[in-house]
Amino acid sequence: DYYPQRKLALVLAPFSGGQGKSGVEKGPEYMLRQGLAHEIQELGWDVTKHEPLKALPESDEVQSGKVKNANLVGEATERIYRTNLEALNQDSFPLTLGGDHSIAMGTVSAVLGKHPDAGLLWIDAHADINTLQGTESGNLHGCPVSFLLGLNKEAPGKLSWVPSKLHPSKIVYIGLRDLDPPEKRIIKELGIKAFSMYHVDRYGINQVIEMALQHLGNGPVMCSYDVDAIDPQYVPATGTPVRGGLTLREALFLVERLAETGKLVALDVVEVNPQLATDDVHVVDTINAGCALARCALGETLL
Ligand code: NNH
Ligand code: MN
Ligand code: MN
Ligand code: MN
Repeated sequence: DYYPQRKLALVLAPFSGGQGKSGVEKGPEYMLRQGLAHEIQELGWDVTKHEPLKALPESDEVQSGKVKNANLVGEATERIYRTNLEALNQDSFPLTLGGDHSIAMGTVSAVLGKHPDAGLLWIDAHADINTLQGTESGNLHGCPVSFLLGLNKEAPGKLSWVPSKLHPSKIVYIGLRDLDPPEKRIIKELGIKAFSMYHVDRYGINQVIEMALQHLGNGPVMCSYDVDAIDPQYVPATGTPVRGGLTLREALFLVERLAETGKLVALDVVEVNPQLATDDVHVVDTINAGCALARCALGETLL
């Protein structure tokens, strides 16, 4: 058990600069309004709130190829890194609420700063491993893994802070179903362990998570959870929904199982965009799913 004192740092990351759709910065506020902090306290955690992105300056953007908002993403992710590393150093579990997935450059770097042997479970419909050269969209939320792995020779502007501390053998994907061609090539070349929805169908979610954990070995595990891994019928309010995803039970089972191992050291819940819903039920379903992921990862059980 990495957190015998049950201290939790609730890190709010209302950030949308890693992609083009506004509304994803409202994710944390909606999840808090749903009562998430209180729910976590009821699970026995001592919760402190952190807001590293308060008063983010207007940034002068460097234009480097196709990539958008490099300075803004650099500034935001470095702040998140510092906050999360400090939390980890004080024996607190960082739960980071996004915001778009670019913030994982900060959260994952913090975990690897504290626990160099940590494994990373990336649950997502997408691989987010595009390089500066390979990205089609120029959106940095599609690129964080390439930065963490050090696949970009020189990072533009304020993105240069990101350390490349992640080894390709220490990341496992679950839920993939929408990869760009260069991403498929990188995953093959680096031999990265990846369970797509094909593997979820073939083996079932229970075997998939066991194989993923076995691959990562015995050390601590961080989970970066993009809610678009879950099928849009359960989680419609997200920026890039892809049909054919995890059921809500499969999605929650993954984090229930992680909690049970006692090896989970940090969690991100990202890409909740309450503005991208055609009706209120969609918002409620999405926010409920996001909150449930956090609670299940923190020890909530059905019995
Ligand atoms: N691969 C695409 C890109 O690079 C989409 C990424 N969108 C995500 N990633 N939501 O999780 O822009
Ligand atoms: Mn209550
Ligand atoms: Mn993602
Ligand atoms: Mn995604």
